[in-house]
Amino acid sequence: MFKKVLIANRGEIALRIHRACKELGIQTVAIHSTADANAMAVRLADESVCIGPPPAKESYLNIPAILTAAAVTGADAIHPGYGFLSENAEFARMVEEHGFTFIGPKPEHIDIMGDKAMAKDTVKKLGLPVVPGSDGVLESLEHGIKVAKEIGYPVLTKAVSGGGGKGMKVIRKEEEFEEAWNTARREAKANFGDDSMYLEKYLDKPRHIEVQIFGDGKGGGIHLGERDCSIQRRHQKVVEEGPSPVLTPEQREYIGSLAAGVVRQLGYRGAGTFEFLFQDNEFYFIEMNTRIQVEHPVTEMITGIDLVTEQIRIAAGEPLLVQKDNLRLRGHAIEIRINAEDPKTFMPSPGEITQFHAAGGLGVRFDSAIYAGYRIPPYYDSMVGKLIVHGKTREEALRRLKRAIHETVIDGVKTTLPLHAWIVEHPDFVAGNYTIHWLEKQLAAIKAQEEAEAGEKPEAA
Ligand code: MV4
Repeated sequence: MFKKVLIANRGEIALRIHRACKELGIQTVAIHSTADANAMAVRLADESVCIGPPPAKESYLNIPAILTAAAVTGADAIHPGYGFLSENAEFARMVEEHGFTFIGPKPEHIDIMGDKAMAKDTVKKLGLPVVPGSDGVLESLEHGIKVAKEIGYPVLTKAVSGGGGKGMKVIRKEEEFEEAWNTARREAKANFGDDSMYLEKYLDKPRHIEVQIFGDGKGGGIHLGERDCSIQRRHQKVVEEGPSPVLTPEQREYIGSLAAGVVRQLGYRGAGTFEFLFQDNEFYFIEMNTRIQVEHPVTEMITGIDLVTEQIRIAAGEPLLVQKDNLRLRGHAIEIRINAEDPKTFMPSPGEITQFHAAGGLGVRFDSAIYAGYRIPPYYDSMVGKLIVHGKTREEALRRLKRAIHETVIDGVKTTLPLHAWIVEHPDFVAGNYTIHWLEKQLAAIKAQEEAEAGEKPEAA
């Protein structure tokens, strides 16, 4: 096992990794930008190194600075967390070339899954259902029009280097194709420096269901059930739950064992997630994430397995602790992501947290790195914490979530807690009746309603 791990991240995940290390008897090194000198992970880590100024490019994405920090502190391994360098194959290679262990997948697998067309082709050959579409990259506009005719409108353009919906354009008929195609390519070029595109049948009302997997890198692999992450806004997840309220045990086992099969055939190492769209009782693979995810606690609550500890153990060459015969999915878990944002406009609300109280009690977990007196810096994403609840049933988890939301106190900044309090009371959410479009449709309806009311009484303050 490692003696010292460098945590190449910030915020709640840096603290989460620190906690896993401590429980394994591992020393920790926190790296931080000048804006994060007072971060909780920096305070708790055994050592810390300031690696640069606030902009991520000069600190959390600064590979030479991070490798230097690992060298001077004598770390054995580097955990990248999520975001930042976590899915950068070049970083993973450089970590290994400099004699450290990368706590994550093999660089070749990060590369494959980073190319969305190659990822799709790879998992399709290994047995996963995929969305009907072009076989790989489109050669030209004419090729695109031909493929669209074959699969049938509506179709969706996707960027090979895509992410966050950039380069995605829904095309509903052939006359729209050329203009949408050009816009999509320009967007992809501007965002990723790569305008290679592929095409898929557009699914109009899917859920986002993702399967958590682990591989030992030697042909062993297992799935840990799914998370339903359909409640999202602008490609940012807002609520995640597991198991999905709409899957049968048979559907879970069907997609889970196919995903685990891909892991074993690839010789995949570490934690990963297969993302699917789920519509009309069919699964369609869209992407694979080769990192630990924000919503991993949902799976931890229903499996009782510490996923970050497992990542570290696998990276150290130890066998998978979790095996199919010792894995039981128990009860139901729901996570809400609390952002320091205005709950109506979603404008970031950085600043000092004056009062803080985390909800507690049976089946309640609050993963966060904030404390009273902490100043949320304006440079990074606005997630300040995750409230996760577990119950024997979805109903129990939901009751627990409602009471835990009302126990939570985060003062001094605006947070999205009022939005969460509203979502968990909504009959559609209570019924589990939602798709990836649900939240944005609700927010648009509320906005329209408010504008109509404002129009009726223009003199009101
Ligand atoms: C789709 C889709 C509908 N049909 N693919 C969004 C980002 C990328 N991860 C894949 N995405 C989608 N792919 C087909 N063929 C709809 C989306 C999509 C979406 C997917 C998951 C979660 C939220 C989403 C929000 C809008 C669109």
